[in-house]
Amino acid sequence: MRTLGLTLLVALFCAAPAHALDLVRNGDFESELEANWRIETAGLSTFTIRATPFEPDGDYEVLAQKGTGNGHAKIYQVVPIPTTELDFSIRVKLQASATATGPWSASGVFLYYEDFFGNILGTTAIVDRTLHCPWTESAVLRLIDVPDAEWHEYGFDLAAELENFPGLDPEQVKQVRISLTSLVGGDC
Ligand SMILES: [Ca+2]
Repeated sequence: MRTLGLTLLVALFCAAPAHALDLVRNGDFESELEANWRIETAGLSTFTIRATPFEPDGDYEVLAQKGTGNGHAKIYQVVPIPTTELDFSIRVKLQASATATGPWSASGVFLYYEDFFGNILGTTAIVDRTLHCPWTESAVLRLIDVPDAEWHEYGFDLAAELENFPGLDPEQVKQVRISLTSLVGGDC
């Protein structure tokens, strides 16, 4: 049995419409990962690696990978936002696989919309997930499934995205926690 979550990304968070403003620090991973990103792992076979060859260009990417066995590999950053009038875009390659009936895995980019105190008001997740992944959409969770395990660019207008959460007051959203996560569940 082999279960694998593989994630690579370049993140960019730009203010609109005037000047492009990178709110994500070290969002292109051109500096050492530890400078601006927090790394969290649980379980065996976890990797968080910054390197250039994951995508064949001259730039850096990051790999967050979780192999066989329950647990996760995650990098994340809390981004204070001055306004919800922002364009979010990300270039990412997400892969998840599980070969048996019980275990599951998922790889995703999670955007947690938080108030000033860090309480989560809503979550958007761009994901690749296997059949038995237990996540379901709700009033506070929106799932965007990727079409395949290739590099793609995803983006949306944050203010418009927040309208998908019926109970969420956009005025309360003061920060976005961006997390790149690969995880394995179900005791594989
Ligand atoms: Ca590269």
